[in-house]
Amino acid sequence: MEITPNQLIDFYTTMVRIRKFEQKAAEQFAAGKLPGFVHLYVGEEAVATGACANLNENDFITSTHRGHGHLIAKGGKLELMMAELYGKATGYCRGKGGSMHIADVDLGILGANGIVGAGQPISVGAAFACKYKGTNNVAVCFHGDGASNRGTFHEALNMAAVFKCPVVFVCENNMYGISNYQKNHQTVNDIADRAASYGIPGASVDGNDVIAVYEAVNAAVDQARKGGGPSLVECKTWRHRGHFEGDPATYKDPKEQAEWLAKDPIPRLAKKLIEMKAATQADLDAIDAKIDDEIAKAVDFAEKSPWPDVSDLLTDVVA
Ligand SMILES: Cc1ncc(C[n+]2csc(CCOP(=O)(O)OP(=O)(O)O)c2C)c(N)n1
Ligand SMILES: [Mg+2]
Repeated sequence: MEITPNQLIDFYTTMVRIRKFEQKAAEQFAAGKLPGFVHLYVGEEAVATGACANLNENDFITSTHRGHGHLIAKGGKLELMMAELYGKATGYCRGKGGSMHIADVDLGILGANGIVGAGQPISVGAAFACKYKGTNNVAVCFHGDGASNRGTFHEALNMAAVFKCPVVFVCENNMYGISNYQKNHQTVNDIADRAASYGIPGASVDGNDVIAVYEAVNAAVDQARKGGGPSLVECKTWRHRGHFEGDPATYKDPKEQAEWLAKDPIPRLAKKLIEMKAATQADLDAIDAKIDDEIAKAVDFAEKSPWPDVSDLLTDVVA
């Protein structure tokens, strides 16, 4: 499979869009402008970008508490996302959901989710519907290493395998579930090995290499579209920041953190683009500037938007 230079530039652009959105969210959170919790995706951009590059608007994703990258890679609107983080009436959930509840059903984004592992069965339901309706669409389920210990993981993979549902489980192994190092919360080294229990393919890839992620998910999506059923793709990666904003992450080994920072997926792809003469540094700088402008517009939209009205307190709320 040949990846074109233009595709690589798209990958770069998406990763920078996610990175800059997250950096702005960190800044605004520290400034006291975001009332809710935020879990940032800095360092993990290659996973969402490489995976979603295989999807179209009619395909589905389920996301997590660390969802901004998934939403952006699937086409989520920066203005509506930022306004939601601000708690404004113009946000995706009219300011009532915050970071962990953003969804855009028209784009196949079935929601971020504050419940670890909750997206796993939802993705199987979406994939089952695709199969039942005879579309050739697929679902991608993003979930963490920690989430691969949940009962929902076992149930979802088993059911998807039995019914040959077109779903790809993309496990973002960022080596931690909150402060709990992966080696302390599970006995497998490669989470992809767990696929064998369900009789489905499992692959483990460098999650900081957007091309490796794209290729592994491409094979899995291709199999799913052809009726071959689900797969598990484990992407080994690293979150640069704390579990949530405000977590000083003192549990991380500074040496290991430095090693992973050196494997940052964005400079890695930039270097490759320049080496293969697909872009000059000036081209990349222009992309960065364009994204800065997009983020500034999203912040401006959020800041200028109204708060939800008190009369809306109980609308769109299920109790
Ligand atoms: C069912 C459930 N149990 C526990 C929690 C608390 N919790 C929030 S995030 C998290 C860790 C998740 O780790 P992982 O799946 O690896 O995702 P990461 O945060 O590393 O992206 C936990 C235990 C929760 N939100 N939901
Ligand atoms: Mg994790």
